[in-house]
Amino acid sequence: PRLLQFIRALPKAELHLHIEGTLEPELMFELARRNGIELPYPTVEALRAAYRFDDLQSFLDLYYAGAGVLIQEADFYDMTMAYLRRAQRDGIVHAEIMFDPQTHTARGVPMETVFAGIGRALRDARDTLGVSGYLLLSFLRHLPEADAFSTLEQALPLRDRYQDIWMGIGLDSAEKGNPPEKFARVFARCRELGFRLVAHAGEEGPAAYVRDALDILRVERIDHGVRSEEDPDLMRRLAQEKVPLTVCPLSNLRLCVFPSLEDHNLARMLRQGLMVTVNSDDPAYFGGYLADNYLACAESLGLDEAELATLAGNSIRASFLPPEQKAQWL
Ligand code: ES4
Ligand code: ZN
Repeated sequence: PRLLQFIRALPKAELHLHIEGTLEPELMFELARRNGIELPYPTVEALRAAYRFDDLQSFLDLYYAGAGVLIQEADFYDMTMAYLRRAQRDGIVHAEIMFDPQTHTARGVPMETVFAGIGRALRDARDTLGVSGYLLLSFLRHLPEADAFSTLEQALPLRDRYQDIWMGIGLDSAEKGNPPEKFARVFARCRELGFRLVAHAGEEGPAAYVRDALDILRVERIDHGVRSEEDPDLMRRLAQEKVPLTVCPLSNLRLCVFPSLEDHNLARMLRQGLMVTVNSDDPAYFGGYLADNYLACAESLGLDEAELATLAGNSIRASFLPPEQKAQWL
């Protein structure tokens, strides 16, 4: 497949990836056995067969249950290292990885364990694979803002130890009914602390959530943002201000945000001059890693090689890498 080779050869950054969403069924079963946990599916095949989703919530239910096999530092390390090896194969030179500490601390897993496992994998990958990585700590928006504040408080003592990788803060989970303003105070605090800020918006929620993520949370990038198209004024602003959108085509397809990939608005937004990037979101659940997402879009939306190169370049430009490291890949 010539086009797949072309895509893999483009230096790319992955900017929208949930590390818990990279846990493949095979590794999930291995970790379950290692930790003496019984999974509600008899086999890898039966588990994979359950990956048919109607919407975001039906996915999140399985995703949080799957994360329950992550107990020890080595579990977080193995999951992260498996993703980074896979990322290298796809030509990813830099990954900005979200994680959901609340999913783990709520089960009694210490914050230190989560940071230590993911952090050690990021450092090993930098040294042995030549893939750089940053961490974005994401708050779960279905929980109260007070829980986000206490999560931040638990993580801050680790900031010095992970200064080279913990760059920012994100906001994920169930969007509808959990608007950006619910997290205005904790995001203001994170901004004072010097973190880079991102938030999911306009995936299932309305265009107004994209605007409010920019104006109230003051995020630098929007995760998804595909429903921005419903508001022409917002679209003009996104183009004007070059706000990066981290779009996840195969995720949108699997979660029924679009009925088919041919109906996806990625190419339309790109051709309108928006700062669009392609990402994999939760690749173990959505049937494709980063190069698969690029390839599926090329085939379904008729993206040519120049457009694929623009998308790859956008991913580097929209990353939180320092300018001199971006220049190395542009
Ligand atoms: C997510 Cl696709 C998506 N949307 C919102 N929150 C998430 N967490 C993991 N994947
Ligand atoms: Zn996401």
